[in-house]
Amino acid sequence: MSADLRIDGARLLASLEELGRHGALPGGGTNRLALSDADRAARDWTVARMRALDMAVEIDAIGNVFATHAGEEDLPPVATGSHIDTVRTGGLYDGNYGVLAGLEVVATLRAAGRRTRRPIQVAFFTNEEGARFQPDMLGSLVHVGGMPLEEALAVRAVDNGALLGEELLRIGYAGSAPVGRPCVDSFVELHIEQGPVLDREGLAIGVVEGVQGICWTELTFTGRSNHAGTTPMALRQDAGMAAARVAAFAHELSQRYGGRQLATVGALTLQPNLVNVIAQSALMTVDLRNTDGAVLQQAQAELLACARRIAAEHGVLLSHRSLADFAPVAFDAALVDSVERAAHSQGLATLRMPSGAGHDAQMFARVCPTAMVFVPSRDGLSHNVREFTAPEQLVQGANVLLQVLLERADR
Ligand code: HGY
Ligand code: MN
Ligand code: MN
Ligand code: MN
Repeated sequence: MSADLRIDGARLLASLEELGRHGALPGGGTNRLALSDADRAARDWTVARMRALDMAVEIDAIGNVFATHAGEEDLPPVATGSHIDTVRTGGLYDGNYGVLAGLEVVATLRAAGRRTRRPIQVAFFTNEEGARFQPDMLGSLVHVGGMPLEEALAVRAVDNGALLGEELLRIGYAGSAPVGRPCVDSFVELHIEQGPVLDREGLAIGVVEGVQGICWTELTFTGRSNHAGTTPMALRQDAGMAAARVAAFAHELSQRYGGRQLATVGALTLQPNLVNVIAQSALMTVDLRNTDGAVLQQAQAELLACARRIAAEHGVLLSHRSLADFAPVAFDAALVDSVERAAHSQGLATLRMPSGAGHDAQMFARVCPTAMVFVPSRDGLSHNVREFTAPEQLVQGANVLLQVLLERADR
């Protein structure tokens, strides 16, 4: 019975479109920053869907939402889910797909009158993107005990300086369920790849073996604004030039380390940001990632040493802070095997691969057997309003998730 149970594809696809209305950008895409009004509306819509499936809904103290489809026995649940917050230029699928596919699995079980031995839980986590509050995966990190709740509630939003804890209260998601003591059998996250590999290879399913390490650093250079035309180069304290040289170094670092060393300068703000004024200050972020944790830490150390050297050369002050520092994680081999087996049993071609993007699953890998399932992203695009995955690929991924969850929840 389980092996040939399949989700209702049309219902899943319709739910993605419906959720996408919350924070919809004119012309397509989604802007649903964590704990924004659009996030509240999307949360309310998703919780209503959970309740319509007679799921018991709990909200924890960092705003994570857990909905449980009861099992025959009151055992730790087999969990799935992802996030519904997006970056400012998001698409329909990053995060949302994993949450709604989880709800579609429950809807399918209910329609089939199917109850598994273990409960099945579908969750969405606060501030996975890290676009508005840092670090990313903050909600799942707190939930598994990786960050003290008080520290997380005191994080300020990069857009308006609001405290995370106050934003949770403002949108009505400051829950009472405890954090730091996860009670879960296993966690399986379905997600779009957000990269070019599956699409380029023409493969349906990514069997994700782990997540690469992530280091986010914010660097602030403080110099002295002055006239661009009258100030000799030797007398400048040019924060903008210092930041630009560090950005160039980050690029050179990725080339020199080769392989899987990635470097991104995503934010770079100069003040007063005028064509003929030597910058008084520069604030920049550097996102370094690598599947090799030791190499990543080495690259991070080189970046900071370079920033200090360049700040001294330009006579500017440097302050820096870590916004995220997550070592690579490996998923549970047996659960990874079950993803591959389920895909093959459904005639789907697979590829074993690491995840380039961070995911809530990497936090659950700290506390329980965890795995991920990827579906292709057209042209590898994500964090881009043109993010797209073909409907049949979305349905294929959800059917693999269904089979993996059933196998795990019935064992
Ligand atoms: O940055 C990431 O990889 C994740 O999408 N937050
Ligand atoms: Mn995501
Ligand atoms: Mn994302
Ligand atoms: Mn992510």
